[in-house]
Amino acid sequence: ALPICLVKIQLARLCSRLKMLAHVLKTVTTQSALVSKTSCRAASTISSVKGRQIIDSRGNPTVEVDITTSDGLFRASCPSGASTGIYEAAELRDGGSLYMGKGVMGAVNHVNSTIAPALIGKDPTDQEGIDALMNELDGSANKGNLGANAILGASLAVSKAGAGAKKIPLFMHYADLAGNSLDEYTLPVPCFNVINGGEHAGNKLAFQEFFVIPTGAESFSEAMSMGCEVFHNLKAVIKGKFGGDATLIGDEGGFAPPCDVDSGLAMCMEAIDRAGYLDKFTLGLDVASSEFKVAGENKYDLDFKSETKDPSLMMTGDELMDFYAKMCDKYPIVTIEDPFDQDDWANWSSFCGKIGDKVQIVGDDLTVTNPTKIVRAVEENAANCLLLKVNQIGSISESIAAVKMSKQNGWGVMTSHRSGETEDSYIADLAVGLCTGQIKTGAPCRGERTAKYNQLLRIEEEVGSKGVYAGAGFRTTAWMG
Ligand code: 2PG
Ligand code: MG
Repeated sequence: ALPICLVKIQLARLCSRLKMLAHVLKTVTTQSALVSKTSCRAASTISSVKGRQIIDSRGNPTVEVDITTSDGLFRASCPSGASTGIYEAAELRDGGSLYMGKGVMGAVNHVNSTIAPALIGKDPTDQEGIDALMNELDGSANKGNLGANAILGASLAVSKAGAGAKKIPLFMHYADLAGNSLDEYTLPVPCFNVINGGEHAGNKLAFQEFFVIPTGAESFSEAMSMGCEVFHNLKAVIKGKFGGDATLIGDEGGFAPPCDVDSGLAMCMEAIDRAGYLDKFTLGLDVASSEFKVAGENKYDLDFKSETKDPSLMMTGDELMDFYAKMCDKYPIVTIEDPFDQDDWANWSSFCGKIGDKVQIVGDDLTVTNPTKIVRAVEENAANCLLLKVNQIGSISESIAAVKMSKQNGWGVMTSHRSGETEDSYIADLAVGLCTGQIKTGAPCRGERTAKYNQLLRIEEEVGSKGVYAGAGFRTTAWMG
């Protein structure tokens, strides 16, 4: 008889051979799925749907949904905004005193008692059918009955189960759902939000986001390393000017110094210069101006976070437009989001007409990822880029429709996180699968932000020579639809 230790060694060897065999089999299956250009319908059905309440990056509850099929368990969770547009799909909150009224148990109950029984037995690759069914169950125009957070959580989990059924990565499933090529992929330009203001930070700065954008990088991974270096240099610049206290970070991982718009942009340039990348970076802004439009007047209050107002910071639409023009002359700004309020259509159109060729004008609160709003913005030439936020519309298939419509009208598309996020990284897959060419998901700092950037690094590795980095051409990536 063999001594027990030798038996153990033999068993361990056998186990490792079996594991290797399983790995080879898995690779072969995945590879054959990769070469198949058409959707390979696998016989897979949803056997369970379970919603629960979890906590987001700001300490507020959000919805998470688990879907089980014979391929395994697929989990997704919903993000949530702070500078939320008034026309977004309805996010259901419980009210009351628990979690400051922000609980989502009502939405979770809708997942478990209404959505779950309707989805069990369905094919998870039928994204459109399932999303339409959930809209039907809801029966309202803005998902206000079941809650956009209930529907989106389920829709996202279904998309992951769909990828699982096809045995392909999520980005490839999104590309397939959208009718995109499965042979070439565009890695998006990361718009790093390195200075936080507006509703995302406790400083006095009115503008919400300041992007440093490595448009001159050769690859996504190079863009990441350059972005991180600029981030660290910016910390040193801010510390030198205002001291260490000013390097505390805001909701999206960027610094929140006590600066104004002009000096914020100047510090970004100084950091880029110190990192040695002056010719490789451009800049961008998300003004999020709906947050400081004075109700009923043609005025914007750039001192909206102060109790004692500085009158020079109260601007008319025209004055704000002149200010943007001045900043664009002074700095290499390539993109401006929400320059005017969500209902200030006249100023949007006049601004886009004046500057839209040179600078991308991004609709966030204006367009809320909603085809009806996008049609109007196209007709009135109010913007030329869609900010893609899946929870503004509340399902994957409606998000894909919004992206297609935008691209068909020659717009750019920037995939976006929300300021309240989870560790879920599906927007990285969406950015690649839908070939949006641009993504903003905060600074390279805070786990819920780096989860997305890290997923893009993995995707870049996975697609290898089938991938190109969007670079300076981020506004006009490959055609879709
Ligand atoms: C925005 C977003 C994300 P929020 O305005 O674009 O950066 O912020 O999620 O708070 O709406
Ligand atoms: Mg915005």
